Amino acid sequence: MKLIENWFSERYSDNLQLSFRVKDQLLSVRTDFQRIDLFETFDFGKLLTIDGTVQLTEYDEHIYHEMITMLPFYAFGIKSDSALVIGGGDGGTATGLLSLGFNSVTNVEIDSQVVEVSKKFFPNLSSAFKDKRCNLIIDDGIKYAKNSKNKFDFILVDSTDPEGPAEGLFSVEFYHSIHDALKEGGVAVTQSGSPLYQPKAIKLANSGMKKVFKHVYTYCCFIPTYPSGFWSFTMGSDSDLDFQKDVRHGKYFNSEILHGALKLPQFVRDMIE
Ligand code: AG3
Repeated sequence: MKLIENWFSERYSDNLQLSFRVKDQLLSVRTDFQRIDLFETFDFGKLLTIDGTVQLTEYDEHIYHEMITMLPFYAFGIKSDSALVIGGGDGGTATGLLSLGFNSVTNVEIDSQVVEVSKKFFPNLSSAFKDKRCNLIIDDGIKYAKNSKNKFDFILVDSTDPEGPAEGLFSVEFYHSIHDALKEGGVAVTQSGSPLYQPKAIKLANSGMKKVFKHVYTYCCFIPTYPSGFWSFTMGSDSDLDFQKDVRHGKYFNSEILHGALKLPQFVRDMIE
């Protein structure tokens, strides 16, 4: 008997896709905001997708979560007092912040179902949501940032691609809101997409943040399950870089990546200058 092969593919264009052979589909839900699917893959562990785009796999989520939390933390010497995560409903970013020693993490996620799926299927990744130091708020992050009376040392925008609901998270208006929600010298970071396949994300993040912050830096890393595997983040602050010497390493991040990730290929520099 010939076994049936099942595959999940993320379509990048009419001519390009990334496919994972899957053992099983564990879940598929349509929420008020989006469609969430979960697969058990052969090579990458569990795979979570939103509207058909890969959000995380068990195999490589650590790269994204270390790079969004640890790099800005050690590049600016951010005070580990209070952080705000916008998006990030899987909890990976909040959990990373707690392990860096943050005393308080506010996580504003628009879709409660992402949180529920993550609690059930990714208990370690989402462990922050069971921690007293983490305050989970189910709300629109754009509205929350605009109206927030609290001020934070570190704001992290852990969003999906700049299409549909997440588009507003790449707007100048939103960057003004997060700037105003930072304490003096605080730092904001956003995921800014694949420089190769998503020039829109990195350009919007750079041009928008430069209108609002004195210092803006893009940095890159490898995330094999995201479009092109080559990924970027963009961070802004009114203080300048203050590289820390005493740096804890992760599985991907270390003191060399802290400096090296900020060194950009020429085509990326051309895109953001
Ligand atoms: N959020 C960024 C995912 C963007 C991926 N884009 C894509 N596959 N087209 C990651 C969520 C992890 N907390």
